[in-house]
Amino acid sequence: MLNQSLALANIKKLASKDLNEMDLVINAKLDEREKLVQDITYHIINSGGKRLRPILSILSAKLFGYEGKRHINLSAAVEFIHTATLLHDDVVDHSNLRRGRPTANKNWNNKSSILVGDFLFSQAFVLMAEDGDIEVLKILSKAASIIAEGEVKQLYSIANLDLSIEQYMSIISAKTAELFAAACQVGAIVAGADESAKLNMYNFGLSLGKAFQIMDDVLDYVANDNSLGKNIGDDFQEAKVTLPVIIAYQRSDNFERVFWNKVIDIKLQEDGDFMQALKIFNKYNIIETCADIAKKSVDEAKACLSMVPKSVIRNSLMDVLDFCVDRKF
Ligand code: GRG
Repeated sequence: MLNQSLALANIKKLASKDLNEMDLVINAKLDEREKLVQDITYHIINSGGKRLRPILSILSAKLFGYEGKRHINLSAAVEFIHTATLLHDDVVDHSNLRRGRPTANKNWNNKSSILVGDFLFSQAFVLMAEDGDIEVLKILSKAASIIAEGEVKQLYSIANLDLSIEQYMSIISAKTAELFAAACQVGAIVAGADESAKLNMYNFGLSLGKAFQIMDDVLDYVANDNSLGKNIGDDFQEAKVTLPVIIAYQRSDNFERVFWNKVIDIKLQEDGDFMQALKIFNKYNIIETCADIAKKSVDEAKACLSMVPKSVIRNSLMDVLDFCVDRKF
């Protein structure tokens, strides 16, 4: 955990000045707003989020030698979109703990979370409009639409034990990886990178985002509650079929499949069922298999980075990749 925090702190070093400026932009957008908007936004935005997506925008801009300021406001837009999705997601998932604190829906209520999420989402568009680049607007608005559609896809695959790995990858690509991809691409755009470099950064972010979400889904089963800042076992309780369950179900014998049908399909969960799921994971090396799949995405992301000239910033992006798969929070 300490090593992980150090790794993140190291990554943040190169971006820290810009991240501070981004925070000023975020705070300025909250000045003189409704008290509830401020309370909920400060509650979530100052609660120790990793800031991975704005870091990616900032580093991607620097990777191509950008020395201007546009990436500051645009990374704030990216973080606003991310924060809006978190507020909405916690309502959809009935979550009550995020970043080690009660979620906004728990502290206030669902309606307030949704509406403040809408406010933050719209502030992202204000920032993009102020920036005035239609290419950036296209990419981030497309990302927002893909994220929302990914969530809808996920909603309709809940409790579907026959979900394939390909279908799962398409869901996580939409709901999570797309914003990582857009964040990277936006950095390359403001820096004036050429078309192939912009696409390469998009692909880098997409692969990174997939690896990130796979590990997120793994951590939901095996993390240490205190370091994750969320409740472990939420996905199991919600009967959300993620990669560990998909592979475990595929490998299970008939007897074990009866168990999965009971806890996921019928959603009849009793004391000890979560432990039973972990036992089955253990028997079939599920966590290792998921980590291997994440590693494939990491390798794809590394291949994208290898097309960019060596630099301190490129090394730092490599570190982001390693952090995303090794992380405990
Ligand atoms: C408002 C565009 C819009 C859509 C709403 C509910 C919803 C539709 C989307 C949810 C998407 C979502 C939250 C996907 C999960 C991504 C994920 C694992 C987020 C956690 O990211 P971290 O760990 O968070 O980077 P921190 O706390 O570090 O910022």
